[in-house]
Amino acid sequence: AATGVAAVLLASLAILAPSARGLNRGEFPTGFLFGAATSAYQVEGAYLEDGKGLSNWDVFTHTHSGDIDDGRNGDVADDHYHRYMEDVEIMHNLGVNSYRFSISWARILPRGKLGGINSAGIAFYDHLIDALLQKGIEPFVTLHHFDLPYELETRYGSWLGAGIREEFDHYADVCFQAFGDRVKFWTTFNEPNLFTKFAYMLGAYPPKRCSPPFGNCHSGNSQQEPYIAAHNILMSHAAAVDNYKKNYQAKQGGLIGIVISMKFYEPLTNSTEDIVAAQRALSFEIHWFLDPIFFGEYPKEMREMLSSNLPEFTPAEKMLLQNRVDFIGVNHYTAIYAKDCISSPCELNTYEGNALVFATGEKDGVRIGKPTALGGFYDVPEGMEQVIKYVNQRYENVTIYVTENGYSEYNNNNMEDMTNDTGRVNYLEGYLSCISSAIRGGAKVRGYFVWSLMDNFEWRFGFTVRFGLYHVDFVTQQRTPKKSAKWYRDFLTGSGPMG
Ligand code: LGS
Repeated sequence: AATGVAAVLLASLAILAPSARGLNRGEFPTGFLFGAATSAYQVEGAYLEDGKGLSNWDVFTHTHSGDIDDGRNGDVADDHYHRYMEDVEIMHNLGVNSYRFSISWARILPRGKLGGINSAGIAFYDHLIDALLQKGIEPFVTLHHFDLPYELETRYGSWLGAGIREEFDHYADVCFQAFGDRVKFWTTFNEPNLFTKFAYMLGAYPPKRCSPPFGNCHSGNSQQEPYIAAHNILMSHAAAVDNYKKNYQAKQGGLIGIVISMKFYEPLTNSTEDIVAAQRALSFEIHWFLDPIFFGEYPKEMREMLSSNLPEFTPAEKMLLQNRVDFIGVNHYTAIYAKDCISSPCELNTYEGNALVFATGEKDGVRIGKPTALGGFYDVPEGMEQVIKYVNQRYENVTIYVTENGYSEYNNNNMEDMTNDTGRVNYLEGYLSCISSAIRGGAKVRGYFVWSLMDNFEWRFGFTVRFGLYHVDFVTQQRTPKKSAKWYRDFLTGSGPMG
C-alpha cells in the first residue's frame, strides 16, 4: 500500500522548485468547491439559547478558564447564531460557492438520545442551509467538530465508553434525516487524530485527561486512552457511514467522508533514523485513522510500538469498516522536521511525542518556513503538495477536499494592522498554487476551504489569535473584510490583479 512512500519522504522540501505563482481559478477543475470554514462552538455563541444543552466545551471553558490563553470562552463568540443572515451575505460577496460549518450536537440533542430532539436547533440549521442554498452556496457539514453534549461527557467520558457509538449513530441519523435533502457533503469527524491527543494525552481539551509521560494533569490515566477514544471514534464513524450508505445516499445523492489533521513531516537529517522517524510521525498522524478506514487495520508501526495499548478490531468491526468513504478531508497548516527519539534521547513533550519523534521548525539554524502566530506552524506551501501526493498514493487516488488551510496572526487589537494581512495573502496564494500543482500531478482534489471565514474563538488560544478572512470586532460584532478577503474575492471572480 505504501508504494512510493519512501520516494515522497526523500524528496526534500528544500530541493523542490518553488511553485509558479501565476494563480488563476481556471486552473482548477469545473465544479471545484471554493469556500471558507468555521465550526459551531467557535462562532455560534447563543450557548444556552432556544433549548440548547451544555456542551463539553461550554463546561470546560467555564471551569478551566486557566487552560485558555485569555481565560475566555465561546458563550458569545461571533454571535453567528443571531447574525447568520449577515454572514451568508458576506459569503455571497466573497464569491465562495461552498461553506464548511459544523452542527452543534448539543443544540440538536441537548441530552443525547435520552431527551429527544430540540426542534429549535433543527430550525436554526434549516434556516442557515436554506439561506446558503438561496445564494448558491453549497453546505459542507461536519457532524462532530470537538463539541458534544456535556451529559455524554459525564456519562461516557466522551469517547472512552463504547456507549458513545450508539449516541453518535443516532445523532448522525437525526441530521441525515433532517438536512440530507439539502446537504450533499457530510463529514463525520473533524480531526479526530488531533483532538484525541489533546483531550486524552496532553490534557489540553475536555475531558482533560493525560497519558503519562505527557501533559500536566497527573491523574494517573492509562496510556491506552487516546487509542481507546480513537477506536470508538473510528467505529462511530463507520456506523454513521454505513447508515448513510444504506439508508440515505441513494435517495439523497450526497457524499460522506472524514477530516484528518495532516502535518507533513520532513526528516531533519538524511540519517536512516530520521527518515524512519518522519515515516513514523506520518503513521501516527495519518495512517492511525486512514489505514483502518481503507485497509481494516491499524498501521504496522503503531502496532509495533504500542502493542496491546492499541485496540484490535473484531471481525464484526472490520466488516463495518469496509464501507468506503467517498472522500477524505485534509486539514493542512504546516510542514515540520522530524527527529528520531529512539536512537538518541529527546524531550518528549510535543504533539508527536507518542511516536517518539521530536518535531522542530529549524534545521541548522534555518527555519523551514516563515513562522505564523501558532508556535510550530510555518508557511511551507510545498508541504501541501507533498501531503496531497502522499494521501493520493497511499489511499488509492481517493477524492480529496482540503477542508482547512489558514494563517494565524496574534491579535494586537489594532484593526488597521489586522486587516492589512499581506502575510495571509502570501500564504493562501502559495498554498493554492501548490494544490493546483498537485492536481496537475494527478491528485483528485475537488475543493478548498480557508480557515476561517472570520476571526473566532480559537480553542485554547481563546481570542488571542486571528485566522479570519474577515476581521471581527468582538465588542461590536462588526465584520470587516481584510486584504485577504479582497484577494480571495478577486481570485474567485477572476477580477482584479489575479484575473
Ligand atoms: O480552529 C481550528 C483551526 C485553526 O488551526 C479548527 O477548529 C481546527 O479544526 C484546526 O485544528 N485548526 C488549526 N489547526 C492548526 C493548529 C492546531 C493547534 C495545535 C497547537 C500546537 C501548539
